[in-house]
Amino acid sequence: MNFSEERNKRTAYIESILQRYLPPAEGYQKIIMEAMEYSLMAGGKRLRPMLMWETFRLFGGQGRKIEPFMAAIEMIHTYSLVHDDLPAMDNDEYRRGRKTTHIVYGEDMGILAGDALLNYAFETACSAFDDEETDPVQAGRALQILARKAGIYGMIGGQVVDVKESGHAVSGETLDFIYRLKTSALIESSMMIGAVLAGADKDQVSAMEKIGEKIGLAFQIQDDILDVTGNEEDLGKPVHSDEKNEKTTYVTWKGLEKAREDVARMTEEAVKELRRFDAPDDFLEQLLVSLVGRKK
Ligand code: GRG
Repeated sequence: MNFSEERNKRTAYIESILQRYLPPAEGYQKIIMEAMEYSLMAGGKRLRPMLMWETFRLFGGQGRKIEPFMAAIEMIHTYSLVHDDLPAMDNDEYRRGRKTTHIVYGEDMGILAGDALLNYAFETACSAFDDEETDPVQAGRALQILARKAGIYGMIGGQVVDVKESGHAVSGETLDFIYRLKTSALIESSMMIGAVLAGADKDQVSAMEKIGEKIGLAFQIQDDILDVTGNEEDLGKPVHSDEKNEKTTYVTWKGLEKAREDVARMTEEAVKELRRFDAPDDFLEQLLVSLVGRKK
């Protein structure tokens, strides 16, 4: 398999889904649809819907019933980036290689575009109930996972502690809490929802949650590493933003070398867990491994 060719194909497939689920830009509120499209279609790795799709395939899922959830997870992820870039949070002007949403549309529309993407994500996921192919119990379970992992016991909870603990040193335990919620939770939910909609059982869904947690931690530590060692051109966003925001990160806590070792170790552990399942091909494994040395 040519991994990068396969990855490009999947990225194009995901972008076609996003485009299809975006609301048409019309009506008096047209500007909000434009701001939603601006942020959602700005590129990005599309990692979360890709993980969802691959986990769906891992458990023998077929057909298109997963698509509204793939769109929904990327909308939620994008809203979190739009809000994270706002002046009240990280106050960043560039993301995914272009001006941030609030710079282009103003702070008011930046806030509303984030809100709109979050709400529209749930409207989109709920459209699964209109699809005759989808088991409504599975769709309900998937929605429950999405809501929980994006909320105060997931991504928002992690962001709250991250914001409150900026500007001073934090313990390793607090950092671990932030990373598990802020970053791992959405990745866990991607894999869990893929499994649920493919008809996986409880133990299988919980195995995906554990793999997602490890991948999320490795992904966040790599993000910390890139903030120190990466460049703006590759990343499409400013570097040294953790230093600017006086954040304790895994790199400031453990040092660069240990951080690199731990990204590789956590990824290896996740891949080992994954090998217990009979994958249709090795794309998912290669995807996880590719995240270790990623430059963006
Ligand atoms: C504002 C509620 C709220 C939450 C914000 C996700 C987040 C919490 C903030 C974004 C900044 C950040 C460093 C988040 C950690 C997760 C992470 C590394 C996000 C970047 O994800 P990528 O690299 O982005 O997948 P692309 O652009 O490729 O989609």
